[in-house]
Amino acid sequence: MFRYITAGESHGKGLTLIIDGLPAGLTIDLRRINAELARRQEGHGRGARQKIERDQALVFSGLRFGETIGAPITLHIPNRDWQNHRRTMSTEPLPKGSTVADPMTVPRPGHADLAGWYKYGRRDLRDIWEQSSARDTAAITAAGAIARQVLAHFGVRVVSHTIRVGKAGMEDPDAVTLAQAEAIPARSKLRCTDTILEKVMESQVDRASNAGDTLGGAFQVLAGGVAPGLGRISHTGQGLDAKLTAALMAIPSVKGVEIGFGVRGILAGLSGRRFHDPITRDAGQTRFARTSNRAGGLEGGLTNGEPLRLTAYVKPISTLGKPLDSVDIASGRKKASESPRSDVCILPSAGAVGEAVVLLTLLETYLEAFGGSTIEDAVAAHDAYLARIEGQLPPAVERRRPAPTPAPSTEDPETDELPVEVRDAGQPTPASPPHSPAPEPAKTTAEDAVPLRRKVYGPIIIKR
Ligand code: EPS
Repeated sequence: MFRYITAGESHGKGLTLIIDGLPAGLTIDLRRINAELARRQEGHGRGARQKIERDQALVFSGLRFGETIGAPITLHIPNRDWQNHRRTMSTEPLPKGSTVADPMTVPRPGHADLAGWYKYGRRDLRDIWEQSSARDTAAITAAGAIARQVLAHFGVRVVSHTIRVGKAGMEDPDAVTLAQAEAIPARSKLRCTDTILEKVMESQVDRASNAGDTLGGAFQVLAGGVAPGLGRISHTGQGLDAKLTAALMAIPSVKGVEIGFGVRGILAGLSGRRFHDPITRDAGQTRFARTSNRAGGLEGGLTNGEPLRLTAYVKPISTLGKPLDSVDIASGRKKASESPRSDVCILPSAGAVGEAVVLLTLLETYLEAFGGSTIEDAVAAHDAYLARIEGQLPPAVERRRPAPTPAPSTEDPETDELPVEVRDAGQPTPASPPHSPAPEPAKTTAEDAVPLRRKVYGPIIIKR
């Protein structure tokens, strides 16, 4: 069974990750894990802590000569800032008669401080803060970097891009393709494909910072090369849609997750005929395809062969330079909440963590579907599965010129109100008139499509 656990307080000695259930024979490149850790630390709006930390993973178990052996992998990421918190974060008992110096007693609205005080009854709110901190996402990112290296054997690619910071949002984020998101340069400050909009986002962050305030936003995670039919039918509660949204919701600050165009489609009042994606054959006649991807690659809890598109909405950070009103839990008196140093905006770091949790959820799904104690066994099972799907496709029919789209019927109650059009990915987005309906997502492009019968370890023989 694939599983992982992370541990470590924000200003403690460091973070620990244990990841179990990986097949043997995988080469794990530590440099690639460290590169992803570095990327998670970057972004316009990160706080002073990131100037202290230089996240690097140390391997304590599970690899021999850089390869998995089937045993759990343990990674440790030291916290450099622990040196500045040796006394406040000591794991040793306090000397007899002494008490905690400078306890935190004023909860921050929006943080876990007050709710955690109810739960654990700790007098020093630092006990809550230290464990509810987003510092833990460094360990998650390391786990995701391992998952990425495993999923590469199955041809899966996962990438994120920022679509909103504060009031600066992309008009048609679903038109951004996997390849465009992958092409975002490493030096990008907010990981937005629209560089002009990114400048506006940056200035919004600066303005919030100067005002002692914080900003939220949204990012998308895209996954390409995902095999069709993976996951579980969703009524078991184990559907891949439920697992992916839960994984993204577990990232600190994420307040909502949307699959494909699901939420925006409903808010735009799309009827079933416009909401769902017609099925067709792809140009190569080797698989079925869709003329649009509003479902975001998931139907009924299963992957449908189209790229996954998930949008996560991130709240503004709850630690404010100019804090909100609160009440001191020690005295009961009204007091401004604690205001330690913090970040102003965590996009695009949140996107890097979003990639990690999507990778981990997909890896769990792949290992459940294809199992295998060795990576070769898992890849062979995967390729046999794709071959079976290809074999069950009905014979190719003579391709006909597609019939012209019928003119909207005057009996269709929606057409007058909702003149939405489907555009090709990469086609420039026309400026919307004020109060225009939300644009629809772009069609799947060939570069995002899943190649069936991709062979990683040479040909396989299928017995029929
Ligand atoms: C965090 C507060 C800040 C962030 C931290 C999460 O840390 P500090 O209080 O030490 O300034 O920088 O995130 C990280 C340390 C990290 O590596 O992402 C919080 O309160 O959640």
